Amino acid sequence: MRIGFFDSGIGGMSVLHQALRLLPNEDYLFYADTLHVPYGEKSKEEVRDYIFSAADFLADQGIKALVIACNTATSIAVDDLRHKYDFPILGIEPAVKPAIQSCAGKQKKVLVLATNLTLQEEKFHNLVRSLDQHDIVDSLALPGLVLFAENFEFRKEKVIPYLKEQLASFDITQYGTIVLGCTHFPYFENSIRAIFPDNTNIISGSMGTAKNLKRILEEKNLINKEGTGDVTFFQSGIKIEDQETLSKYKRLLGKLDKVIS
Ligand code: DGN
Repeated sequence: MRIGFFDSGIGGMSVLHQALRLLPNEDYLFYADTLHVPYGEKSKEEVRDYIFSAADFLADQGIKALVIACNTATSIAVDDLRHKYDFPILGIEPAVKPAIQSCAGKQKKVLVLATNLTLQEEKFHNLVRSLDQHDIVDSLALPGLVLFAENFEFRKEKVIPYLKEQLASFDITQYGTIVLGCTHFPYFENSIRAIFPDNTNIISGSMGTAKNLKRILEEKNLINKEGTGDVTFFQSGIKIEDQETLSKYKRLLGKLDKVIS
């Protein structure tokens, strides 16, 4: 059986990319809810409905695990999804804990970049509050990056001015670690890197989620050794057959090695 990946759009491919590195002999379904992206600016109730219909769709295809490759969807629905389905469900959360640890004793702060919805959610506040030294954590929503990604616009000359504008009121030299708390953001790692001082760390939770997926599949004896890393792509419940769209998705997934560290 295959592994389902879900995101509001193409961001989840940054997590799928890490899973393909760790689990190349699995086959995957990737569901981008492109009809409803962006989630980050919508109401929680509306987004919840979208997430459940996507999960129902993937469950109907027959999957052995589901990865919610979206921080926003994880914060809103992962606990409820786990009650509904009997296959393992993994989510992704902003990697705040390792970020704080990496700044410890260095007089540096952490900046979490995510969607508005993720930053407003109780789950995020609880996570931050549960950690020692959480007073060094700042956050900023960058909804424009989601729109850039959905338009396959990754050029630095477009992205950097947007980032500079959003960060205009921040003293960027005070941050030791930047947390990419939205799965659309790793595509822009190079642009983000270009703005912050050279020694700033940039981290995301995508490798952590891929490692958890591998561990859970091993524990449950669900590892496949005969898969080929094949990915079937869906947009809001419809299999992508259009060759142009399909090759855009595949090209982006293939290019991620150069963009994501
Ligand atoms: N990729 C998503 C996340 O990780 O939060 C959400 C993007 C969006 O829909 N705004």
